[in-house]
Amino acid sequence: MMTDESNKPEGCIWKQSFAFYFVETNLIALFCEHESEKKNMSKKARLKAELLAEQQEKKIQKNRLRKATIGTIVGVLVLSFTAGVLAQLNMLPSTTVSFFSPAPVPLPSPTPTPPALSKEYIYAGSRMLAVEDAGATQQSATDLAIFRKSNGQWWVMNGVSSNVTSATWGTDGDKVAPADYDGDGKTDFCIYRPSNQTWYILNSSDSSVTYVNYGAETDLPVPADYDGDGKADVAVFRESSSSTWYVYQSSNSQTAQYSFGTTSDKAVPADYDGDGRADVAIWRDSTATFWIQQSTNSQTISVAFGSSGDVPVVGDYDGDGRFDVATFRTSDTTWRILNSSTNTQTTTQYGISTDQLVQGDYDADGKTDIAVYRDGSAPDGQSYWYILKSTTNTTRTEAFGMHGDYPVPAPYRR
Ligand SMILES: [Ca+2]
Ligand SMILES: [Ca+2]
Ligand SMILES: [Ca+2]
Ligand SMILES: [Ca+2]
Repeated sequence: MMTDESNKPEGCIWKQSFAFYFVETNLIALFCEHESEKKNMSKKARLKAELLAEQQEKKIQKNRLRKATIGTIVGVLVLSFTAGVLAQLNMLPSTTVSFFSPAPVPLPSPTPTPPALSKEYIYAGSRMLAVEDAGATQQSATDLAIFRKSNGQWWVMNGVSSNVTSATWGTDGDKVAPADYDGDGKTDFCIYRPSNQTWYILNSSDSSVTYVNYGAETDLPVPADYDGDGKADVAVFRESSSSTWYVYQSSNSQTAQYSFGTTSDKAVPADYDGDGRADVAIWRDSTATFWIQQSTNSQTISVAFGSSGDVPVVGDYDGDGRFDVATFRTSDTTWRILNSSTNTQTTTQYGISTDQLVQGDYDADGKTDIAVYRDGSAPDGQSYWYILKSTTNTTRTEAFGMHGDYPVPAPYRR
């Protein structure tokens, strides 16, 4: 008998080739191949081997696809779960921004007339060099505005045009903290949610939302531009026997900390020294004194003014770029203002004892106007604004807001 070995052709070299195919744990195939048989090997056999390899490649691809699909499903489930948890925790405020619908807030009456823009013509001899529009650089007007906590709606009546817009931002339990955080000159809707110590800022420049986790549950939000970069800084006032201010500076994302004030002091931050930076300041009722830490030189000054029981109503009433200390006395409904430009006192009787005090520059002449908000009677009474315009010394009256609304005047410029 001839063996296979003896039967091999002359000069033929036996060579065994082993091909192993694995699919993770499974050995799929093993075959040997004889060189001499290559010629004889039918096309059919080669095709079979190629087919086997092709099938294997398909199995590998299928396996990869299966893994990728499982990964995607898991990812989607994780995201869905996270969003669900956040929704359950009520951590996301409504981001719906809507425009004026006349139903909830009555139309203004009377309609105020926008102020005319004044122009200045600049000549060199007989040649006109430029026309400067005083309105272009005019102080932006304070707008009338209310926050309706029952549904988280903000209503804004443009200070000079009577145009009304609204936005839904926040909910009951939130503390309102409007300020110009993105530095575009327009006040941004913002709420501070004590339950999760988060600030929700709706940036006016691009309608994007900024979330800032900053503060403690009982802190009072005191946003202002403390570092003078043109953007309001997220900041809180933590009242205690040694009260502390925490300012999250927009210029460098660092916290500036000030120990200033004590229990029962009222925070009244504003730019009193006129350097463009808000100064840490308080009104101490027990001694009827304003305490101000001036940002220009970090010196603390005190100004004894008014009487115990007065309500601080600081503003730049004389329009010199520096805030003036001022108080409202409930007993005689008198506004007392210490004008920073002359260091003299102005006294004006305006409003009634139950009014809320909403001073602001409504007529956009750079001077704060004395103004009061008179809450409507329950359950759905109409509220009124009374504004003593510094330009004409006359009262502008607006029916705007309902009982229970919270006045939040500021230059929203909507
Ligand atoms: Ca803004
Ligand atoms: Ca700032
Ligand atoms: Ca200052
Ligand atoms: Ca002033």
